[in-house]
Amino acid sequence: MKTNTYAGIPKELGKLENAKIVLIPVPYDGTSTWQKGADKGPEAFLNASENMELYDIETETEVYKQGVYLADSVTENSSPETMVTAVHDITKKFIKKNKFVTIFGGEHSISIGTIRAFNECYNNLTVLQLDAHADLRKEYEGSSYNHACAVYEASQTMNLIQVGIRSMDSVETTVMDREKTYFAHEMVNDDSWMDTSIDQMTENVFITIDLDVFDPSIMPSTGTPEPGGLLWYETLEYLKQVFKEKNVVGFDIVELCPNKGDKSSDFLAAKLYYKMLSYKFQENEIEDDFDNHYEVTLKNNTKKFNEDDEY
Ligand SMILES: [Mn+2]
Repeated sequence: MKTNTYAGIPKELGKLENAKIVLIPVPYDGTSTWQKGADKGPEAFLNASENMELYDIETETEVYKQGVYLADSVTENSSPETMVTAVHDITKKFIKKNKFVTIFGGEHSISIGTIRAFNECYNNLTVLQLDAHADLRKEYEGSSYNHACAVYEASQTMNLIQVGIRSMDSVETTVMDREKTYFAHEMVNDDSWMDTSIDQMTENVFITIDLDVFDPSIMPSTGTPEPGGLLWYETLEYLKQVFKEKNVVGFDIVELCPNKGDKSSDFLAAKLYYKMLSYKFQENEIEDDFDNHYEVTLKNNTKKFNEDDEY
């Protein structure tokens, strides 16, 4: 199925051995409750990426020169649980190859696998979730691998920070850490949430972005659009700050549910992904020789695995 490189970059820069960045598409839509279509998300995202300028004006960089390997899509979907295991295994495999690993969904249940993999590889992990929904149910419709349960495990075993939340069930209030939850209706009146939430993060941060965190006026193509979401520049300002102050170890972007009449959402997703890479690698100089080794800024031995370990 895979014929092209990510964003049409030169083949050399798309080879695993030349790439610091790995992109794993997960076209999974097994548990979504209302609008189906998140399985078409990666394809729409990749199409939009191919039509995007690769020079980032703000950072004055061309981050694709760090090399981006487009991995085979994870297509395991015989059950939510086996899908999560497959996502976990492949994510962990690439982390252990010292790549900066990114994942594009698919619905939010895929993040159960990505978050678990990063948590097994990095000490004291913070999970920063940008989402309209709390996703804190322990179980939903008979499964703990439902999109409504995406960050329950993170809430129990990691430092979870939730931003942009504006829809949840009362049962989730019993799981939620109110101090680390930033509701959209509060954020709109007080921008101190940016600094306060960053102060609550540990050094190592994994970011999971559910695209429904954005306002439907700029991101209509998502499974469950909710009014009152984040806008483009405030989101970028926040993410830029997180990348600057913390060691972002990887990220996933989920819930793009493409709509024939709306191409702008696909482009928003493509640009968001590229912006995040640009912020991550902003300080890295590109060397003449390909340097495939992505080095995390290690502070206090934050990686749990040996560099030479084979997974
Ligand atoms: Mn979600």
